[in-house]
Amino acid sequence: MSKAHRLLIIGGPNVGKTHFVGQLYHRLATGLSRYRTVTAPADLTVIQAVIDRLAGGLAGAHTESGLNEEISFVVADGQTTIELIFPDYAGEQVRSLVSDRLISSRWQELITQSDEWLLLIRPDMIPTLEDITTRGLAYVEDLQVRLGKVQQEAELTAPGFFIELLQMMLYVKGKSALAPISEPRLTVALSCWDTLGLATSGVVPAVELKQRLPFLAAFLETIWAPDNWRVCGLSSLGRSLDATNPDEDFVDDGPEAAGYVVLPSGEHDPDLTQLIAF
Ligand SMILES: Nc1nc2c(ncn2[C@@H]2O[C@H](COP(=O)(O)OP(=O)(O)OP(=O)(O)O)[C@@H](O)[C@H]2O)c(=O)[nH]1
Ligand SMILES: [Mg+2]
Repeated sequence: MSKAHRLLIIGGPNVGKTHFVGQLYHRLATGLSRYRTVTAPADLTVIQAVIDRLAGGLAGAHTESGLNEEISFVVADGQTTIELIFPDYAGEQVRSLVSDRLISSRWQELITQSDEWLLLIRPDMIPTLEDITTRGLAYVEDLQVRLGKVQQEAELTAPGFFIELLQMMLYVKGKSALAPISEPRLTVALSCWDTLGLATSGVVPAVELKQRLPFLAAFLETIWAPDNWRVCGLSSLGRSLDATNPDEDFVDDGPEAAGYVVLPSGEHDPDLTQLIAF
């Protein structure tokens, strides 16, 4: 009998959600995946818009923050059926979940009904803020420089934000941190991997997470059961595209040839659906 999963895909603004869903769907539509689409998204406008831009060698547009639609579709291979849900296409709601400490009834449903979570984190956009968890002890001269650019308000640092978000989601799902968490299973995807200037093979995403967000890595190691969470890298495009100057090489090869997932082993795999199934 085939297993059915419901995968919730979340990420803050500008982490690459739209390009990921566009490229993922394009791979499915062009038959370059072991999955077939069982139920297509109800509205293909956003997906088609980004695929069209990519086919012209251009970056897609930022999703308007008023656009709160949800994208969902169902894929299957011989053994597994997966319902993929991308809520809040503009990414802002994820920020406000944490800042307002409020979960809407729709988010509550999405969290409680999903058994897998895919969290996109974009490392090149994470500012290095002075914090005892990101830096060790400082010398007086260092401190003077650092205090000049200290945060104005008690806003959360990036690792603090992700930990708070996951704790809220686990609370809503009724999960206690006293026992290692095995459901939901969690994939952390470090997005725009190509911008990190790393070697093309052998860089282990979990090691990158530990270096860039040690506080978050330690939190995940402590509360999730080891076999039920993983860290991958994601480069939906394989390179940066411009919004006005087309990249001719990208056009010649086609968007379906671009992009890869970095598996937990460090191996690069062009099959973007590796991210949706453990
Ligand atoms: N270098 C590189 N850039 C990428 C990649 N994926 C997306 N981008 C760029 O990252 C930016 C954000 O991508 P989006 O897909 O629009 O991100 P989003 O999470 O949907 O953003 P919002 O809709 O604003 O929340 C765009 O400028 C993309 O061109 C990638 O794999 N590599
Ligand atoms: Mg978007």
